[in-house]
Amino acid sequence: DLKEQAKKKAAVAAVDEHVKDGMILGVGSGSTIVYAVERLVERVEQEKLKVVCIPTSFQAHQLIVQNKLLLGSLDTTPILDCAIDGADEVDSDLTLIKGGGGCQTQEKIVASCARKLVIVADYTKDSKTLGEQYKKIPIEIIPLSHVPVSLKISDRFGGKTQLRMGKMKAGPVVSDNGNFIIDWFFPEGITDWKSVHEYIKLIPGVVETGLFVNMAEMAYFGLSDGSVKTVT
Ligand code: DER
Repeated sequence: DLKEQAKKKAAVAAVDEHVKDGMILGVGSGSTIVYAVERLVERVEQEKLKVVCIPTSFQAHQLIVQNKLLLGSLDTTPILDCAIDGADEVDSDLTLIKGGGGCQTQEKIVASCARKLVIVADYTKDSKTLGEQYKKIPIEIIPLSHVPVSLKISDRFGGKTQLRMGKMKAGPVVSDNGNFIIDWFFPEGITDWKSVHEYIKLIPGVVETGLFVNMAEMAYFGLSDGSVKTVT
């Protein structure tokens, strides 16, 4: 369908432009990144590339291992040439909402170790301002703190919070790091995402927010007409 084709086009364009022989590559999480890994496997095989892949989740780890790509870690390669990842929404400043898949904590760590973060997404993620298409910001928190953290966020900024509950598992979703995730349905009119992120990040119990501010170098959007738009 259109959206899947758009995701694939963005992913292929990003891999073709940014993956080079000998590089250390951060591999993101979600569904769009699967197309990027498929294209990476093609290129590694066709061009005999040596690319060490650093995972950002159990899902990414499985993708790397199942596709017989070279698996690395931040222990051995703490500086990456590039990280390719998805996003839930991207604004005109390349501020991202991530964490739709609950993986934002390791994604942000890996992205922070990469010389450049390249985002791959379909047209439903391409917004002028955050909130146009994606209505919540995932926040990973230490389980015992989920009620007080939720109260502090809604007291300070408004909106409403929801503890993310499992679908195929009874009780709350547990992240790859053993934590809970709060989804904050934020109010309209917020513009200074940097200070919102910094405030929330400092609330005791917060592990990481899904706000990626001033981190992405560029974004590839697959459009509904089959073309790819890049934003830097
Ligand atoms: O959870 C995440 O951060 C994912 O990268 C998400 O933001 C994008 O997932 P998608 O490619 O399946 O839309």
